[in-house]
Amino acid sequence: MADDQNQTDDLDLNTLNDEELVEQMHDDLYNGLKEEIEEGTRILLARGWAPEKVLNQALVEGMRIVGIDFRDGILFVPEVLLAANAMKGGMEILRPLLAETGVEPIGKMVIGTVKGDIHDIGKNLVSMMMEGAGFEVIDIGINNPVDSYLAALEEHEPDILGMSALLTTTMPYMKVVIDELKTRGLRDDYIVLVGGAPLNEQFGKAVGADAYCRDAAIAVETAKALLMARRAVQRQPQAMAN
Ligand code: B1M
Repeated sequence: MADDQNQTDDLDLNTLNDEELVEQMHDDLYNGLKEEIEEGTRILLARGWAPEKVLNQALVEGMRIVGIDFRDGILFVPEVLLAANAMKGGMEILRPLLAETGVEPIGKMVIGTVKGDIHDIGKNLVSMMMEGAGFEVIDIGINNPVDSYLAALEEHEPDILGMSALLTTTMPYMKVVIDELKTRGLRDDYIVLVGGAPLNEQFGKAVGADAYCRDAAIAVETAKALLMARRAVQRQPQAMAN
C-alpha cells in the first residue's frame, strides 16, 4: 500500500482518460485515499459526467470491490473504514448536485440505520437521492433503537419511514420497530420502506414493511408511487362527498 500511495502521489489524475480515471478511483477508494477520490470526482464532473454516473460508476462500483475483499478476508475493518471515509468525501461533493431541485418538497421521510448497525453509506445515498427527487429528508443516523424512530416520527410527522440494515444480525430489528408502531396504533400513519444489502422482497413482506427497496433509485421510485397512491386514497372520500 505504501508503494501504491507513492505512485498515486506522483500521478496527475487530469492526464488520465475517463476509463483510466474511473479505474484509478477504484484503486484509490480501495486504498482509502480521500483527497484523490475528491479530486477524481471533481474532474469527472468537470468533464460533463452526470453526478449519478460519477456516483454509480466510480464510487459505488469501487465500494463493491472493497466489499468483496472484505468478505474474503483480504481487507479488514481499519482499511474498510478508510475506504468508507474516502467514499464519503466524493459523496459530499455530489450531495448538493443530487439534491438540487429548488422546488417545494413533495413529501417527507425520516430515515435511519437500525440498532446495532453502524453502516451508513447506503442510507446516506438513499437520503441524497430522495432529496434530489424533491423529498425533505430527516436522517437520524446509525444505531437507532425503536425509541429514536418513534421520537423522530412524532417530531417530524413524515409520510415515510425508511430503515436501513447491512447485517443479517441487525435486519430483524426492523420488525421490532414495525411491531411497536402496530402496538401503538401508528403503523398505518406511515409508508414504511426498508433496504440494505442482505434484505430482499420476501423479508420486507415478512417484517410488515410496505416495500423493500433494492437501491437508492428504487427507493425514490417506490416512495413516489406509494405516496401518490396514498394521497389518491385520502382524496377519495372528499371527492365522493362533493
Ligand atoms: Co461491514 N459488513 N461490518 N463495515 N461492510 C458488510 C455489510 C458485509 C456484507 C461485508 C462482507 O462480509 N462481505 C458484512 C455483513 C455480513 C452479514 O451480515 N451477512 C459486514 C460485517 C461482517 C461487518 C462487521 C461485523 C465486521 C467486524 O467488525 N468484524 C462490522 C459491523 C459493525 C456494525 O455495524 N455493528 C462492520 C463494519 C464495517 C465498517 C465500519 C468498517 C464499514 C462501514 C462504514 C460506514 O458505513 N460508515 C463497513 C463497510 C463499508 C461494509 C461494506 C464493505 C460496504 C457497505 C457499503 O457501504 N456499501 C459491506 C459489504 C457489502 O455490502 N458488499 C459490509 C455501499 C452502499 C452504497 O451499498 O449499503 O448496500 P448499501 O446500500 C444500497 C442498498 O442496499 C440500498 O440502497 C443503497 C444505495 O443503492 N439501501 C437502502 C441501503 N439502505 C437502504 C435503506 C432504504 C432503502 C434502500 O430505506 C428506504
